[in-house]
Amino acid sequence: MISKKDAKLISKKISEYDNIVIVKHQLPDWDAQGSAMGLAHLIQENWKNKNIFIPGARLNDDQNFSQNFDQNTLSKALIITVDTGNSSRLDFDQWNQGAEVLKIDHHIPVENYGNYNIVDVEAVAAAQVIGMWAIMMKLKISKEAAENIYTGISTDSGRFLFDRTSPETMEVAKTLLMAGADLNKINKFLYVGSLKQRQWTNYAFGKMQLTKSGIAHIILEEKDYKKFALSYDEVKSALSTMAGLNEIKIWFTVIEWEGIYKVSLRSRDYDVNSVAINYNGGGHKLASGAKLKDLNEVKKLVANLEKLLKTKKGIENEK
Ligand SMILES: [Mn+2]
Repeated sequence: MISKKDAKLISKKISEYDNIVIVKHQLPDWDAQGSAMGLAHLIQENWKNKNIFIPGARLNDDQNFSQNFDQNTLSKALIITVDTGNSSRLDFDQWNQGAEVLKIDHHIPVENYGNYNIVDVEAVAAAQVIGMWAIMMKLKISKEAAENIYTGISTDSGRFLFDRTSPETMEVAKTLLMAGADLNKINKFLYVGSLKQRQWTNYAFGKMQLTKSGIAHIILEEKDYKKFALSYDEVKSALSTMAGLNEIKIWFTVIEWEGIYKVSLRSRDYDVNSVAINYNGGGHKLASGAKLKDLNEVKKLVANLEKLLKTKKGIENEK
């Protein structure tokens, strides 16, 4: 949990500025967007006369909080980043041209790029940090704020299934439901998919390769997903087809996207982050990202993960 001191610092910084620019990561997921939108609604509802902006890509047609503002506005703004461990992933090039930067995150810290860096690596979602801050500071939580924050927690926790789902996760979720978040609506929106989506994951799962020791991966090149007409997030949903299987200890996808080979690594028990950091990546112990120069590196990555399986015990005993 963040400290009371950190919670107060967030509120203090917000109070000091009229202009607030909230920045999330590139190729946003629902934790990024839910955290950004949720935070923006909380600020709007609990402080008067704030100009709040959220630049960058959006996952849906939510038009709240303008993406556009001028240089003068920016230079006098507090920049709050959410769900982004390293500055190169920020979805706004001019993130360092505001007055101050406040980072709120839950990734293992690799770069303290903010003037203030508030990171809770125990939190299953950045949205949980935002929600906990609202509870600690006794903020009013509207239905809109609650639904955005809940969406981030539900997706990043794998519907309250992943490792770091904790009493605090449940406490925040409870508060959000009491604030009016419509669980049925959110669940239908997030988890009822299309036939095309299922056909894609079936196709992708058919490409899965598994080693004897339990390392699975799926390589997805542009030629694979082109005919399905999918977003990056939809392509990446192939990752979850390898989860929850006894025979698979560590799994990853390699996705060719705009000329970059993006890797997403997962495990129930092994610290995949320790391998990801050697491949231009990082994130969390059990869920990490990386980048490969080309597909020739896949073999080496698999070998490194084999070594992790052999030399490191599962982290479950550490708890
Ligand atoms: Mn996140």
